[in-house]
Amino acid sequence: MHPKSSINLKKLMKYIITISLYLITSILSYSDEKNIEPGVLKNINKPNILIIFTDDQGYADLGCYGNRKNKTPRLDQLAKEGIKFTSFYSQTVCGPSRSALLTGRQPIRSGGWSMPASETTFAELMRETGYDTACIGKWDVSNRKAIKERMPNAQGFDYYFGPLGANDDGVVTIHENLEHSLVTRDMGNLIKLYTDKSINYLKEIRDPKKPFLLYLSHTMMHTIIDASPKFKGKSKGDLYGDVVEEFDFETGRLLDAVDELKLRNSTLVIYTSDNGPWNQKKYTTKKKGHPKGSVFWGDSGPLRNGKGSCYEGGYRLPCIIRWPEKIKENRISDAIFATIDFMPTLAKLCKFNLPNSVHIDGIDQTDLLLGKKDKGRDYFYFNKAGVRKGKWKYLKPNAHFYGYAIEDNREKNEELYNLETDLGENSNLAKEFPDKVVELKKLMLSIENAE
Ligand SMILES: [Ca+2]
Repeated sequence: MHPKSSINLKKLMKYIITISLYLITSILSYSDEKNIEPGVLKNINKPNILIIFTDDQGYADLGCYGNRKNKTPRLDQLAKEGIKFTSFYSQTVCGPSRSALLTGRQPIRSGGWSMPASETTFAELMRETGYDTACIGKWDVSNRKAIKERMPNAQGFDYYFGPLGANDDGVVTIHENLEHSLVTRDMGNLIKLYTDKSINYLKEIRDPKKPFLLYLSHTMMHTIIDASPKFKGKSKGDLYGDVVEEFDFETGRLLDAVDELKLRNSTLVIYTSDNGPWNQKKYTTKKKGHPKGSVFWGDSGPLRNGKGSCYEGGYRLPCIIRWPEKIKENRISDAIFATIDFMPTLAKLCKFNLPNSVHIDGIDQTDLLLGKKDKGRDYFYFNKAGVRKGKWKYLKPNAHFYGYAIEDNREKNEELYNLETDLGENSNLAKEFPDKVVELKKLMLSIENAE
C-alpha cells in the first residue's frame, strides 16, 4: 500500500469513528429536545396521541367514577394505569366542545358548530411537524354540512371517516375523507364501526414511520342511542347502560390493538366526554325514538343538572390519561384541567409551536401530567355564564342555559358556590361573600374581553 493511501485510510477511519461517536451521543441524549435535529431524528421521542372522545357521557357513568350499575372493567383498568381527573371540564354542548378541544380556544372565540376554516387545530400543527393524523367519528364543527374547507381533511387530518353532525333522528350520513361513504340507521353498530375503522387506521392506513394522532369521536352516547345484539338487555343500567358497556368493551378492543402493535408505551391515551348527560325531564320525557320506558340518558352523580347547563353536571366530566412509564399509575387528581388545555399541552409534548396570532385559552399541563406538580388551572370559564377560581364558582344572573336545561325555579340572581363543601351547588353564598363575587365577575369579564 502506498504510504499516502495509508495516511488517508487512517484519516478516514478517524473521521468515521468521530461521526459514529457523534451519532451515538445524539441518539443517547434524544430525550433532551435541544439535541433533536431536523431530519432523521426529528420524530424520535414524540408520543403517539390517541384521543377517545364520547358524546353526552356523564360524570358518573363509569364504575371508576362511582357508577354501581354499569360494568366498565376496561376503563376502570385504564384509570388504574394512568391518572383519573375529578375536576376536568369540557364544554356544555357538542359543537362548542369540539371547537374548544381542537383549538385550545373557548367557543366564544373558536366558533363552536360554526368553527371557521381560519381556526388552527392541533391536528394541523401536528401534521405539519411530522405526524400522521386521523379523525374517526363525529366532527360537528362545520355546521353539519359538507363544506370542504371546514371538514377534517382541511383542518389537519390526513384521514377522516365519520358523520359531520349528530344522530338526533337516528340516522347518520358518513363521509370517508371528502366523499359520501354510507348512510346508516343502525345506531347499535356505530361504536363497533368506529372502533373497527380506528384499528384499521392503526394497522393499515397510517404511515408507521411517523408518530400518529388518532382523534376518535364517538357518536354514542348521543341520542338516538342503541347497542348491538351482543350487549342489548345485558347491563343493569337499562339501554343506556348497555351502550356504556359496549363502549367499554370496544375501547378495550382498541387498546388491545395498540398493545398488539407494540405501541402501548409510545402512546398517550386520553379518554373524556364532550359534555354532560342529556338527563333533564324537559328532554327525556319528550324525546321520541327509543323503546318505551327505556333509560337513554347518563348520570351526573353528585353534580347538578346536565348537558346544556352551566352547573357542574353540564361541564365536569370523566377524564383518564395514560402514558406508561411517563405518567405515574393509579393517580387521582382534583386539579382543574380542561379540554382547552390539550392544545398547549400537546404543543409541549409533541413539539410544535402554538399559533401566535390568536388568543389561546388553554394552558400547558405537562408538569401536572408528569407529576412534577399537583396544581392545574387557576380558573375555568363557563361559556357566557361564569367562572370557577379555586374552590369558588360564580354564575351571572343571565347565565346561559340551553332550553332543555333551564331550571324554571332558578331566580336570575348572581350565584356563588363553594365547590369544596358544596359540589352539588345547592347553597348560594353570593350575599355572604360580596368581595368574592366582585373578584370573579372581574375575572369573567377579562376572559370574555381577551383578544
Ligand atoms: Ca354532545
